[in-house]
Amino acid sequence: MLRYTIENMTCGHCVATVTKAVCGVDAHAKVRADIAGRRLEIATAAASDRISAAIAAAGYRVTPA
Ligand SMILES: [Cu+2]
Repeated sequence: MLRYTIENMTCGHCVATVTKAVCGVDAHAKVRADIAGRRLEIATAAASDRISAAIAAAGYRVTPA
């Protein structure tokens, strides 16, 4: 399980964008978002650096949590 804080993930649209970015790396990833807490949990076999790079490329400030 990967856990991140994403400072600028503020609404459902952000969650959809981030989820799409994650699924571009691993189509089978399971993503859980906590918008209020700016947190993202991802169940995936993909490497953390690939997932976080995809999220960053989508325009989000991602840090490991
Ligand atoms: Cu948003």
